[in-house]
Amino acid sequence: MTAAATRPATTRAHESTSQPGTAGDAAAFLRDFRSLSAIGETPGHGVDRQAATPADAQARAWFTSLAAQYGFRTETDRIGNLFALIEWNPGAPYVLVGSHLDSQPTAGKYDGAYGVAAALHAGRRLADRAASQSPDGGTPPAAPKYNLAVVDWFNEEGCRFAPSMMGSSVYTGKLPADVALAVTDTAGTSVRDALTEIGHLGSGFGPTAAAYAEIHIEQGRSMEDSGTTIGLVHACWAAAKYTVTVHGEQAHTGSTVIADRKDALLGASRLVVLLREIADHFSGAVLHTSVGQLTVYPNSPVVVPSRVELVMDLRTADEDILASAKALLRAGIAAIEAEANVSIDVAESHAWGINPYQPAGVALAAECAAELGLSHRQVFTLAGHDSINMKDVVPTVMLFVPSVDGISHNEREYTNDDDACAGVDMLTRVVERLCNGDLDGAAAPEAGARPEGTK
Ligand code: HGY
Ligand code: MN
Ligand code: MN
Repeated sequence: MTAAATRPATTRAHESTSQPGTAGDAAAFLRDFRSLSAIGETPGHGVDRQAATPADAQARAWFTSLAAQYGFRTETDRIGNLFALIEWNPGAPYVLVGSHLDSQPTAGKYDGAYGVAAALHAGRRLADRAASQSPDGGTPPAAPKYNLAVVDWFNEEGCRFAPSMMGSSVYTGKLPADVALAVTDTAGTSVRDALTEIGHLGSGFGPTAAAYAEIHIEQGRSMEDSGTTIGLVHACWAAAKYTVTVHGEQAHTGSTVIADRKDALLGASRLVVLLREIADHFSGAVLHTSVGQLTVYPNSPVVVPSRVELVMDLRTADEDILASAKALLRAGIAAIEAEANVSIDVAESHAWGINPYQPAGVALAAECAAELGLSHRQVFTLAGHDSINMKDVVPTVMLFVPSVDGISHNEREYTNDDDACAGVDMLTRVVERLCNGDLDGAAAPEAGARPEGTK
């Protein structure tokens, strides 16, 4: 297990700001996180809070109520991003800090939710400190340069509505709001209708960001294996996601001669195997590939399927490997079309590159971890996060805490309480420095720049 922060029981909230939170702060965080984890809880003690479902609405109500309790006002933008704001400096932009409350089906409790709960608590601590330094409980004598907004990004997971990271993609201008609002789930319900139904379709563009911070579980093993409490994310792996349709022809499973069949499910099955073979082609686990979703038509017991839709996902930290994998995929698809007597349409649905986070943000986070006495090291993120969008528009710090056994997108996902609380201390300090403008002018990573440790 990893080292936990030493937590003195008597630190006052407004004392030296590089101190860890008090025992009371940690207990309050764990209490609130447990109440969040009960929302949409599954029989296997995970959660199911897919975007804009009643369980997501309940989690959003939890957010709004806690934010009000902690002195923040809330607002929702045109794509359902939910912000809790505190304004110390009227008219100044905001440091945004948050993650996402939506989940995969039968998911773990920590993915996204940990980061939102941690952000609310970091915000509460900073608001308390500011109030305790203010004679009238209002603006502190030396107000932070920037205001603070805790954010629950809408639909990070992308499981009900594709693509993932939808809320932050709209916020950062990478995806037009109208396109996102028109996306439908498998039942034909649009994002617009689903958000309206739960009462969370807002308006406007949300607060203007000066900087962004996010904390998340690692969803891998590297930190646990190295005994590290805080991961400083310096770059992301590339991801390439494709929606694929395999076209065959509907037929009787009993009576149709094998040679006459155009079995779409046979073609789809070969594609699933091809993806794995492509990953295995490269030694050293440098490429991750998967098919995560299959939709079979008409999906009836005595019918050879006419059509299968599936979603493919390729990830790597090496552009050359990605290019080779794409070439192998193209050749493999052509072979499957011939062998399985089907035709296959492939469309890239979502992708991001191997991009660095601002090195100045990584350095700032390393200083904060050192001040707090927390072990830390630079790590990649293999998963997507809203910070991948935010880092392209404002200076961004992305932090990880360890995931036990690296388990994620699984009800058994777990981070121990000491690590979770150390992460809140760390996030609080980072956000405090961002609010003071300590990352002002940090250069956005150059498009196509190769982060350290990648090719
Ligand atoms: O990694 C993903 O694709 C998801 O957005 N977290
Ligand atoms: Mn997540
Ligand atoms: Mn996830």
